[in-house]
Amino acid sequence: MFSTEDTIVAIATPPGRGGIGIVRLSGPAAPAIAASLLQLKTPLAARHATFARTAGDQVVATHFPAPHSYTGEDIVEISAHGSPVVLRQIVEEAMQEGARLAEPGEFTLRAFLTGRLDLVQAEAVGDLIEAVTPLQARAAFDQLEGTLTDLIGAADAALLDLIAGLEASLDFPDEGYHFVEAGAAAAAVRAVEEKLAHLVRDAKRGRLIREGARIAIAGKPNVGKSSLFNALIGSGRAIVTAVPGTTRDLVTETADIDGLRLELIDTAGLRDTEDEVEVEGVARARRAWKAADLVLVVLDQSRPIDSSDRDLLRETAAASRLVVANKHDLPAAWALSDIDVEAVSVSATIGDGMNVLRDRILARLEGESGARRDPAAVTNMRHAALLERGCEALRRALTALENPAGPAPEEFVLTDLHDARAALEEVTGRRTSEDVLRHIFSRFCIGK
Ligand SMILES: Nc1nc2c(ncn2[C@@H]2O[C@H](COP(=O)(O)OP(=O)(O)OP(=O)(O)O)[C@@H](O)[C@H]2O)c(=O)[nH]1
Ligand SMILES: [Mg+2]
Repeated sequence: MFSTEDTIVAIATPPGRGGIGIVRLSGPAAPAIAASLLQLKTPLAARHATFARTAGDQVVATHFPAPHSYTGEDIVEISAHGSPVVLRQIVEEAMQEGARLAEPGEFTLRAFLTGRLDLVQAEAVGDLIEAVTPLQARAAFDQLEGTLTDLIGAADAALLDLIAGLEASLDFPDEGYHFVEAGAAAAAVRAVEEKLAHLVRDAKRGRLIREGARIAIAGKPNVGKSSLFNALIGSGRAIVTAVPGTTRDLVTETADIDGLRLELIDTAGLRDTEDEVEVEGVARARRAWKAADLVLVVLDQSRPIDSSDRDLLRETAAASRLVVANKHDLPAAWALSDIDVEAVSVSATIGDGMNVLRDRILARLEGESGARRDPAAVTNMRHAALLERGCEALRRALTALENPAGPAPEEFVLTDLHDARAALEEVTGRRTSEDVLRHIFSRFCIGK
């Protein structure tokens, strides 16, 4: 998988039928293989769409010569009619001519190996393809464009400068900190640490953008959980009836609120019951709340709060939760001020208060950092963990530099600075292991 000497082939368009399907060849033999299976008399002109025939179809072929192609290698793309049979045939013929079937993500891996993309950008390609909301796509696109790469590059350059100064100072052992004064070095380290720490903090919001959030709906029977669920997803997915105990299993659906991808989970109403099915439903409900990023605790505002509502409020007190007082369209039996928790009044059936609820949900998920239109620079947990490791190394360097009894010798500080740089280089992939690469690219689809 890590060799770039052979030529790989795969169908680049999604499985199934379509107007057009594309087979992609990449590697040194791509032009020759294409010429032979397209029975061309003259070689394909660079970046020109050429009409041609394969054994089974009329196609258009385009040659993107190395190094100005997606992979950095010679690429030939063959657009055929989008029939799985025809496309498979082209792939098989290419294999008979010496191409090898590409592994998942292998085209993008090659782009990384040839230096066309760094690892952050290669991962962004995968995220862009997987994106289901515009905000996810924006965040991935920014990373593909190199916003995070540039931030890390700037931090790395600052560290490298400092390292050069400290290493030069080592040649003047008597004086110590000859080329960089310890205070100035500490200031430089602190500046980089603050930038990286900001990225790490922002990564929580980034994870939300990339992975979405899980929201479970909790409450006793008949308070309108399923009605609220349907209102949030905008469809009649969950069954709603006047009979308490309607929902007995988890019902899951995704919704997109302002670009954030939410997985909503409707649950069985909480009550003591002999019914075996309902007992299991309630157990599942509890597990769903525990695993959720946010729990919507639904109360019926048209009926007095009873002991089971209070039990539920107690039970969910430790969770990240938002209390929703439903059935606001009916005469209220209690006021929000009667309960001492943050709550929103809504009517799931009429739609009253739903916009306020959506805003509160977003605010709770994003914390106070707000600015939800602004995609986070770091959305990937691998990156966040490495940046955190970099920060820790820099904080060790700071401690050494600001030692009250005088700065520690340069060697100590240098070790920490080198550790910090190593973490940054793992983010961009300048330093990485085959295992990590294998793991990252195995998530990709074939043909990308
Ligand atoms: N007036 C009014 N009725 C509502 C509202 N929301 C739900 N209802 C009614 O309340 C009843 C129960 O609604 P569901 O959404 O099934 O309640 P649930 O909490 O999912 O109930 P279980 O699945 O049995 O736990 C139905 O008759 C709904 O029409 C609301 O905002 N206003
Ligand atoms: Mg229900």
